Amino acid sequence: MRISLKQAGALLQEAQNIVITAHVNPDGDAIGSSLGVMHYLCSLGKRVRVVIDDDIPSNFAFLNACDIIEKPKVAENGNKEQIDLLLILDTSMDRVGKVTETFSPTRILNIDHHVTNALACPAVYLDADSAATAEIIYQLLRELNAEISKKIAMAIYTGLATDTGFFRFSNTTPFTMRAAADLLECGAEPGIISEAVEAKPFARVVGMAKAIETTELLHDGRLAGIFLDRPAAELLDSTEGLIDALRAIEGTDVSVLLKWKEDGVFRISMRSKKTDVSKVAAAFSGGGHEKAAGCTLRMGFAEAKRTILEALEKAMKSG
Ligand SMILES: [Mn+2]
Repeated sequence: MRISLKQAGALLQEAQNIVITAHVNPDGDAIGSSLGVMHYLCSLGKRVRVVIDDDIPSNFAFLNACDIIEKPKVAENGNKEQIDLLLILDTSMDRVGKVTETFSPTRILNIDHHVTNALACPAVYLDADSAATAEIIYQLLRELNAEISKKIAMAIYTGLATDTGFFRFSNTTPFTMRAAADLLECGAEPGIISEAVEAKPFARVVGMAKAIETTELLHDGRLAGIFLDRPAAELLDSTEGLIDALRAIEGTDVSVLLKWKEDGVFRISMRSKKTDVSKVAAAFSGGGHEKAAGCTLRMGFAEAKRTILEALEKAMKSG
C-alpha cells in the first residue's frame, strides 16, 4: 500500500529496534540514504543497524560505511531475529538478498524513487520524481524537523550527488539543488565527497581504457555498446563509470554495457538520452528509471548480446 511521507515518518518514530537495508550492488544513493537516516534515528536513541547483503565499495570509507554496514547472518537453525521495523531503501523487497531471511520485522517500510518498484511492501513511499532516495530522506528529515548533523549531511549529499551524476543528469530539479545547498550549510563537503566517490585504482583506469577500445557504435551511432564476455570481464574488477563514458559519445541516444557475471548470466546496464530504457529492463524483470536501468539475462554471451540489442532497437524505434 502506498503511504504518505508523514505516515512514513510516523512508522520510523514508533519503532525502537530498526534495521535499514538497501539493494545488493549498493551505490552512493543506497549507502548514503541508509547512513543518513541511520544517524538521525540513532540521535533519537533508537537501536539502529544498516545491513546490506553485499560488499561495500571502499570509495565510501569516508562515510565509515565499511565499518558501520553489516552483512546479514542467517541463523543456522533458521530462526529469524525479531525487530520492530525493516526499512528498505532505494529498491523494492526483491533486491535485498538474505536480509529478508535474517530478520522478522513487525513492520516493513519501503522508501524508493524507482518507477519500476513493484509496490510489494505493506507500506511504500514511492516518489518516482525524486532524483534520489536521498532526496526523499532529506524531505523526510525536514518534515520531522530533524537536526541535520554534518554526518547526516555528508551521507545524504553523497546519495544526491551520485544519482544525479553530480547534478548534471535530467533528474536534477530546483528542489534537488536547494536540498544540496541546504546540506552544504549543514556541513557537507562536496570536494571530499566527489574525490572519494570518483577515485579508482590505476589498474581499473587502464582496464576501462581497454574496454572502451572495444566500443561498438550501431544504428548510425545512436547506440553505443560494450560487450564483455568472461575473459574481458575478468580483467576488470569493476565497471563503475564505464557506461557514463559511453554516454558522452556525440550523437548517441542509448548506451549499453553487457557484462559476464557467471556462466550463462550477463548483467546489462543501460543509459539513454531519449529512449525509455526502464521498459526494456522491466521486460527482462529488471528495473530502474527512464534514462538509467538494468537487468540480468540468463543465456549465452552471443544470445544475450543479440537479445538486448534487439530489444533496444525496438525501444529506440517506438520512442
Ligand atoms: Mn537511487
